[in-house]
Amino acid sequence: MVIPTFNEAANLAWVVGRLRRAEPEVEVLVVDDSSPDGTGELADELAAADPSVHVLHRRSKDGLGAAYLAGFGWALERGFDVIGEMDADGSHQPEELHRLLTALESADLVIGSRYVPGGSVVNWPVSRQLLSRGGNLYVRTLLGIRVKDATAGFRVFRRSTLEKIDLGSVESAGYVFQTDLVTRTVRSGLVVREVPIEFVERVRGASKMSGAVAAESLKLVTRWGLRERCRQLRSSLRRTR
Ligand SMILES: Nc1nc2c(ncn2[C@@H]2O[C@H](COP(=O)(O)OP(=O)(O)O)[C@@H](O)[C@H]2O)c(=O)[nH]1
Ligand SMILES: [Mg+2]
Repeated sequence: MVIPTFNEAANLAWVVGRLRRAEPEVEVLVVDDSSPDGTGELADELAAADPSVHVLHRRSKDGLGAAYLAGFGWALERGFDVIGEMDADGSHQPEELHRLLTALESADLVIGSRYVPGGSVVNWPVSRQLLSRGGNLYVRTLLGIRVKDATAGFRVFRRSTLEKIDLGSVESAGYVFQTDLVTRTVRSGLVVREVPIEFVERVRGASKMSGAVAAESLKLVTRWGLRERCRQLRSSLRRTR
């Protein structure tokens, strides 16, 4: 499981400990972007005490997408067959990971989903719920993918999926990376399954969601949607000629 961190000193040991207890077979990679609050040093301490915990230190905070690309590269190089993602703040519960892993037996990507029956969100303000619901509606409408929670960050991929979706051409720097990857997976003809999860808003530390992150999402989803519509239009024009 790849866990990206920026200023998660209050959460990291708690989440990694829960993950190690819930899934002792799973290796953990913390990808820290030189957090000023000492998260990187804390991660090093966890790694020194447990050979199943690893750390990737990045020089600067270039966004969630960039951190995940670095983490996936690390895991692919080392031959892992299943590579996953989860937040460091406790929103994604390690105790639910086994359900994602089981579903991966008949899928290429499994998403822990807030918006399928049985899924839920605990303690999000209405503004954040609207942003997430609205974002997902926009994604479904513009990109035409049927996934209910395309922006979710609790996921497991088969290695073969990450090899097929051309990670080298991914440009999304921020949270829109999540939408980018699920869209690539669907368009590659691979099977995406959603399993319900309970998403719990963080109780410690601050969210890194920002106006710039939301703006990048809006810009790129709009661009991909228009590009896809143009492609469909061109191919239907060719057919009618
Ligand atoms: N390495 C890295 N991690 C990040 C960055 N932005 C967010 N994160 C991590 O991504 C996860 C989700 O971020 P969070 O702030 O909880 O976003 P929210 O749940 O959407 O409010 C957390 O573990 C963050 O520490 C970043 O730029 N770099
Ligand atoms: Mg969070």
